[in-house]
Amino acid sequence: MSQNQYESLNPWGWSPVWSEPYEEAVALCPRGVVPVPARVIGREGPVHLLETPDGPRAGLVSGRLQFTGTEADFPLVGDWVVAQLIDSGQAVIHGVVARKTVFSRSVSTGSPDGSGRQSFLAANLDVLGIVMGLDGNFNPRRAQRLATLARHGGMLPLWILSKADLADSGAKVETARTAAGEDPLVVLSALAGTGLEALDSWLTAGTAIALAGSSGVGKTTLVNRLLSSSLATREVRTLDSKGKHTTTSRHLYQLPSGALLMDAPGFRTVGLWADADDLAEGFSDIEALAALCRFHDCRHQEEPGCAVREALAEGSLDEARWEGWRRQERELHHLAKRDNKALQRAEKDRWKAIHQQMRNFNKRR
Ligand SMILES: Nc1nc2c(ncn2[C@@H]2O[C@H](COP(=O)(O)OP(=O)(O)OP(=O)(O)O)[C@@H](O)[C@H]2O)c(=O)[nH]1
Ligand SMILES: [Mg+2]
Ligand SMILES: [Zn+2]
Repeated sequence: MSQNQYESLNPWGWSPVWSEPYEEAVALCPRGVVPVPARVIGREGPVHLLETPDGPRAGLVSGRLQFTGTEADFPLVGDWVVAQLIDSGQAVIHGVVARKTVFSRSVSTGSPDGSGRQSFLAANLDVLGIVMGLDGNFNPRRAQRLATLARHGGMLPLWILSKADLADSGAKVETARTAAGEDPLVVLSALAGTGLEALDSWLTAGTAIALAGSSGVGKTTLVNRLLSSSLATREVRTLDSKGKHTTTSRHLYQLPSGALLMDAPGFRTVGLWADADDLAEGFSDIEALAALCRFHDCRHQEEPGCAVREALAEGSLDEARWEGWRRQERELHHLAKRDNKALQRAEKDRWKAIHQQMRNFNKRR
């Protein structure tokens, strides 16, 4: 097969690095299928909007994938898939190519123990643009949580402070900078068109970036600016700066620079789906301090020789940043404990089933 036969997909991010994982996914598909790679750039109900070597197509998941796959196997916006072009002008999706990154969060299962399940949002994005309004929406702790999700999924977190045209945003910008630690941060107004050039170095050809953040923070307004287009946006309630979920689906757009930008509906709760390492990476300042504590298992509460408490007392560690770390740490600790319990339960059930089978087997003999 020629290396360049899928050249028409280059503007959608196809490159030689995808050849091998694509061929691996093809190998798992049923025989008789004539496969092509395609990228999922949007989704409307069961219909996936695909970019294929033959141009855009509407894609449906094959019956086999539908019935044998788990949630993690279903195509997400951003995924490369193995598609079969059919005569009706549509396409059938037979499999998903192994992802480089995945954007997911935890959503409640509604069970009383408060457990969550991993809910998948998008795949193969390089950068997660965490959009936060410099109005009543301003909430750095929420942005820190999104940054943890980004790191867990292998994306770079980029803080985007929007609505910089509003009065009195200066103090909020400083608060956000402290909260962001070493994460990059840009300040802009999509409405006034100021500060947008700070995004240029992130919007290079081949880079895929998603915009995440609550409803009404101005994600679509920013997409429109960058695309010079007019997707639907809507006023937020002035009292609490809440939006009304104007955008209802995820969609990947091509920017003039060659970058791919994903607009998405805002979501209210940022359920953590991550582990301790993701947190440590985002709070390397606190990790470095903790390493200096006298006790290696210091909880940074009343212990003598606690470097974290010392730094807080002398003001070299910001109180709010510390609080952000502490809350996430506690939550991840619970998450890990609960997962362990769930694992133990599953293991017990598995052995119970095996023993039952053995008993039945012995009875039959
Ligand atoms: N003052 C000001 N208002 C803005 C700015 N950007 C967006 N807005 C306004 O904020 C409101 C919501 O903007 P949207 O772009 O629809 O927000 P969104 O994040 O896409 O919201 P959802 O699609 O609901 O998730 C609109 O009334 C915009 O005009 C800005 O830079 N400054
Ligand atoms: Mg929107
Ligand atoms: Zn300590």
